[in-house]
Parts: sequence; structure tokens; C-alpha cells
Amino acid sequence: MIQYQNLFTAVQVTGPVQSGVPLPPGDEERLIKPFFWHLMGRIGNAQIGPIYLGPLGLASLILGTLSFNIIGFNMLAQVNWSPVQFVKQLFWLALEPPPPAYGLSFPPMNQGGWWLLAGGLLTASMLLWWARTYRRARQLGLGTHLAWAFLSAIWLFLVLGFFRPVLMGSWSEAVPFGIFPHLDWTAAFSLRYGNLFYNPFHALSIAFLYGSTLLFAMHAGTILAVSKFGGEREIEQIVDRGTATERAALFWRWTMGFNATMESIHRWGWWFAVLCPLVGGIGILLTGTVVDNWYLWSVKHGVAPGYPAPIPAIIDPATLQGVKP
Ligand code: 07D
Repeated sequence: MIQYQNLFTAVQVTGPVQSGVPLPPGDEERLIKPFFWHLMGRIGNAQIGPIYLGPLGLASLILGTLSFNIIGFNMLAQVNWSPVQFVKQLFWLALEPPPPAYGLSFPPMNQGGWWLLAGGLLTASMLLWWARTYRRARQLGLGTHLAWAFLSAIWLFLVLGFFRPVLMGSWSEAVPFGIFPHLDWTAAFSLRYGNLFYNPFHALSIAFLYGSTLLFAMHAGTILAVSKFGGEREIEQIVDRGTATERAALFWRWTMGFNATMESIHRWGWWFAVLCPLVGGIGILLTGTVVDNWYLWSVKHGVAPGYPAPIPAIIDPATLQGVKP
């Protein structure tokens, strides 16, 4: 028997274009005359536009583009302005922070000065974009949940590139711009501070990261599974529980004895997502400032066993004068 499944059968309902509710006085006009794009409808909503840019959005985009270009042109300069080499080596190219000797001072441009400028512009761009998310929500009469969640990610970004370097007294502690180079930085950071796996905040952050994906998969799967009963109308069903909600709840009560509600599942999702970078930022801020080696910290606090005393004692190879015949 062929059963109704809706994993691959997206429904596209189109009506007249919507420009959205009127905005309060003082807001800008919305840009781009709305139109429909069928292919976009397959992954999201077919209506494109209008878009609200406004002064915050415009300033953020300008500063972000400047930062992006500074990073890109520094990389291009490093391959002698060769577009071919730029593309070939792109994944390995980097704009590095200043070397340790410069501390928190402003170094020469080719000694990390460009890094500092690009970082400052990127930070300003990000904070302006945050202000935009907050203001757009308020102007539309929404809650500001998205803005606060975004701030949690910005917190981790600023810990990595600003707060921790300042506490450590050196920009050299910060993360480089670059695809593999920033990954190499995380590996080097982990090794330098005794393996980040032993940092309990890293562990907690991973739990929330994985937990977020699990919750989202569970929620998305549940809603798709009950959409033939109208389950995707979640908002109405928060206050007016219908047969879809009943079945979804029953499924989870049957399979694990407990169920979230149409409302609480979104609170679960929000908190898991927000706590991932929030606790992560705490973990990074403590590293090198309060704790110098997470493995030794774990041994000291009974979290990890110490290495067994080697028998016979291992001799440091650096002290040996050549190999015996
Ligand atoms: C990074 C910050 C917010 C981002 C913002 C966006 C731009 C765009 C664009 C110019 C994501 C900024 C936007 C810059 C510019 C243009 C075009 C959010 C971010 C606002 N780890 N680890 C985490 C795992 C290991 C290490 C978190 C797993 C090793 C370090 C997470 C494993 C080592 C740090 C996590 C693993 C190591 C982390 C990130 C497994 C060496 C961090 C959460 C299975 C590789 C960060 C406390 C996040 C952190 C972090 C997962 C292993 C190092 C939970 C699953 C042992 C140094 N790791 N990790 O939301 O918070 O990131 O640590 O092995 O700093 Mg880890």
C-alpha cells in the first residue's frame, strides 16, 4: 500500500505577494518588489523580497564587506597577486594576528595590523547586525529571542578574538582568519592547554551542540510525521491541542515515557542552541587565564586518572648524548 509521506513532497501554495505589515513611523521603505521563484520555494518560501535594509543593515554590510576584502586582499598579496594561486591555495591562506612581541599594541600593518583592523571591522559589523535583529523584531512587535540567541554566538566569537586575548595581554592569542589556519589554531590551542577534551565546558558545549541537532531532528521528524493531521500549524495547537498534537505527544510518551509540548519543545531548542556557545565561551575564557593544562586539572580533581608511573623511569631523550652502539 502506498502511504502518504511528505519528506520529499514539499507543498508549494502561492497566493498574492505579501509586503508585510505596515511599519511604525521612522522606518525605511522596504526594497525589492516581491516576486515568486519556484526553485526557491522547493527549499523555503517561493516569495523573494521585499527586504528591509535600513541604516543599521547598510552600515553592517559596508563594514563587513570592508573586513572581508581586507582579508581577501591580504591573502592575494601573499600569493603575489596571482588569481590562480589564490584559488589553488585559498584553503591554506591566512591573515594572522600580530606576533606575541607586540602584546596589545597596534603593530605595523604587515605584522598583524591588517588582522586587527579586519577584526575590528568584523566585530563592528556583527554588533550592528545584532542591533538590526533586535530592532527589526521590536518594530514588528516580536519577542527578541532571536537577538539574544545571536548574542550568545557573538559572545563566543568575542571571547576567542577579543576578551581572552585582552586578558592574556596579547593579540597573538587570537584566532587567525583563514579556512584551515583557523582549524589548525583550534588544534594547537587544544594541545597547548593540555587537551580541550578535559575542559568540562568544552564537554558541556558539545553536549548542547549534539543535543541541539538531536532535538531538531526529533522535532522536525515529529512535525512532518503529523502534518497530515495539520501538525505543522503548531502555533494554534499550542493553545488548541488537535489530533496531530495528541498523536505526537502520545508517540513520545509511548517511546520514552515523556513528551514535550508544542510550546516547550521550542524552549528546549532555544536553550540548547544558546547554551552551546555560552558555556563554550566560558571554557575558552578560563583557558590559559585560570587553567593552564586541562589534563592535569582533571587529574587533580579526580576527573581523569593519572598516567601510571613508568617502570623503569623514562629518560628524557633530550638529555641523552647519542645512541649506544
Ligand atoms: C565559533 C562563534 C560564533 C560565531 C559567529 C559568527 C563570521 C563570518 C564571514 C568574513 C560555533 C562569526 C561569523 C566570522 C565571517 C565572512 C565571509 C560558533 C562560533 C558569531 N570539539 N574546540 C567547540 C567539538 C576538539 C576547540 C565548540 C567536537 C579537539 C577549540 C563545540 C569535537 C580540539 C574550541 C566543539 C571537538 C578542539 C572548540 C564550538 C570532537 C582540537 C572553541 C561551539 C568530536 C580540534 C569552541 C569551549 C560552536 C568552544 C570549541 C565541538 C574536538 C578545540 C561544542 C564535537 C579536542 C579551541 N568544540 N575541539 O557553537 O567553545 O561553534 O570551546 O572531536 O573555541 Mg572542540
